[in-house]
Amino acid sequence: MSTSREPGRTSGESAEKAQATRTAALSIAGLDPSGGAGIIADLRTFEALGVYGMAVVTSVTYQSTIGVLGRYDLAPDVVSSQLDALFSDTPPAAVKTGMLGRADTIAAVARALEEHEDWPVVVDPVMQSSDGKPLLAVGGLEAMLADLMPRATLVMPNVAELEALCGFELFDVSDLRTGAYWLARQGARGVLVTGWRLEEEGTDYAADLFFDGADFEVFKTPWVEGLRVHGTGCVMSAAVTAHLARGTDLRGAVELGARAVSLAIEGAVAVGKGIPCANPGAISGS
Ligand code: PXL
Repeated sequence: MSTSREPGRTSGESAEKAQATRTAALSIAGLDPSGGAGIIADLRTFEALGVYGMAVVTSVTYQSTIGVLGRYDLAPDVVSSQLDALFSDTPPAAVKTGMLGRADTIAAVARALEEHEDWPVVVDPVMQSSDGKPLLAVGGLEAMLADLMPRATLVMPNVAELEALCGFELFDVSDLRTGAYWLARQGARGVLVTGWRLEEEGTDYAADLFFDGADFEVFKTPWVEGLRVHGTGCVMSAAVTAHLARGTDLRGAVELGARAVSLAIEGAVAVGKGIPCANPGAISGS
């Protein structure tokens, strides 16, 4: 006689649960085996925000919390094959791109997304690791601008990435606005310049500048001196993606994403001998 606890069988209630569909989000990014950044951090962030996570890997990095030792970028057709298989079966409600590694991979990803115009796409234009190692090959910048920007619902560079994309130096908030405006002109619907230091009436803030194509808005949290946390860009862009997948509008998703990354930084974990990692576990339920 079988019981509902037998392996492979479920009670009526859990059978129903097993069949419930869940909103899914997809990360197209690199593997950081330490889990602090890349697809592992993205999947943990999706899960913390109640979204089913899927991942297509673009590059395998060799790294610990101490630093990046190297990387092996997958061939673009390996990336395309993963996307084709997934898109034929399990369409995501939102997509993020992280480390793409190569110009031809960027082109392949843009091509695959072209057929799905209605999916929100968040682009984290990853170029370097936290310890300054290159994560994007020569030609990658140009491919990001030409191929990916026209498909981006939101692109979220930090200041160094924005400078690299624009090709000019940015010294103050007015420059950041000019840079964000320039990037939107390349086709991105929204731009979020992340994590710059803003001084206002004697207080320092970590600020994010949001441009929705018409208006600018600044989100701020207190600046913590000397704070270095691995994976913040990944967790923030994954949190924005999860909120878009759940149906939040772009501005709302950006605001919630900024809040989520603050929680992940506050709850950062020292898992190794190097810098602490942002902790998506600290976001749960936010
Ligand atoms: O934080 C940028 C980043 C993104 N993606 C992967 C990484 C890193 C930094 O090391 O390894 C896979």
